[in-house]
Amino acid sequence: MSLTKSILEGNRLALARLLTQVENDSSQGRDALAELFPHTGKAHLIGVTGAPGTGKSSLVNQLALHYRKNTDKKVAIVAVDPSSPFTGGAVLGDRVRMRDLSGDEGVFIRSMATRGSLGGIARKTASVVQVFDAAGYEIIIIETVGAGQSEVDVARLAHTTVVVEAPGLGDEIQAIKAGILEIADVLVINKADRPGVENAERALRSTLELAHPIKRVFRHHGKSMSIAAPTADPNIWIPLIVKTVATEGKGIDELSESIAKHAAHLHQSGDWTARDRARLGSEMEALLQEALMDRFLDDIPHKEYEEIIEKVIHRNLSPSEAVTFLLNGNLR
Ligand SMILES: Nc1nc2c(ncn2[C@@H]2O[C@H](COP(=O)(O)OP(=O)(O)O)[C@@H](O)[C@H]2O)c(=O)[nH]1
Ligand SMILES: [Mg+2]
Repeated sequence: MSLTKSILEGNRLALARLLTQVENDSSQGRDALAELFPHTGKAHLIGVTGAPGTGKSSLVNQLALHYRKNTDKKVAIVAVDPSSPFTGGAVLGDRVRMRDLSGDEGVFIRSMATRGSLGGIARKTASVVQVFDAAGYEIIIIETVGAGQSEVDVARLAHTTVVVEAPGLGDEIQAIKAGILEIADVLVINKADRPGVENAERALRSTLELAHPIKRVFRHHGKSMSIAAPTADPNIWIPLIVKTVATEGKGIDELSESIAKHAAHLHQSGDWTARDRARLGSEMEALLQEALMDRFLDDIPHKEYEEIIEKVIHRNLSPSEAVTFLLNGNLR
């Protein structure tokens, strides 16, 4: 039986094999992915991002358990966090938490190798997600560590982006700096058992209100008054804030409800389709760029290419002149 057929029939071994091929970007992997692609587009992709140690993996565990208990959907977990404790079904140092998941045939956990370029990792993650989608995993949770570009890439990949914060450490300030709030659909304040939750929540709320003013402030007889904005646009999603204690499973129901509300909003507003378009469009574009570059480098003698780079380094050509020259053979 073909690899893709086995995967569509739910064979886990075949699935694991293809995931490896896709990660290695083998031609077999690419062919299988093309065959599977028509079967994708059914999954809800949930990105979970945030600083290391905020409790992302613990939350992802709890969410997966929640979905398995309350729905008949299969759940895939893709961990792009290099420090992630997921190692093929077991959690290092804290195996108890995972015990419920590891024996479950409806759960598949995959840790991505995080060597290579960010773009490469993002593309491989997108492919791995497509394999899971085709294999009938209707919930796909992608965990990435919030460090620079990677969480933005997750947001682009996911339908719903969950940003995880924890009290203390001045995390809320860091998040604002990193612009991480801009990509959040749901904001989780995890470790709500720790001191400083109220402060973290207050800081997040005021930042959110700056970004999404729900109230209008005006001056009346010298006094500052505020009224609710008369026309709250139902097409605008205001990120929900949820407090959780992942280690105790607290707040997980609320978190899954918030995620479900966001999915409903995406469907109602038409953003689900818009996000799909944007995601697949940029995936295609990235592949096209790469293919064009490969084709170009195949066509031009390596020595000539190096000579042009040397000219740029010696300030005899500007980078943009070099490109014109490479494409046209002259400077026009
Ligand atoms: N007190 C407390 N500790 C937590 C909570 N959630 C996670 N932790 C602990 O925080 C540490 C980091 O958790 P982990 O899930 O690996 O975080 P990640 O790096 O964001 O994936 C672990 O020791 C967890 O047991 C929580 O809600 N409260
Ligand atoms: Mg982790």
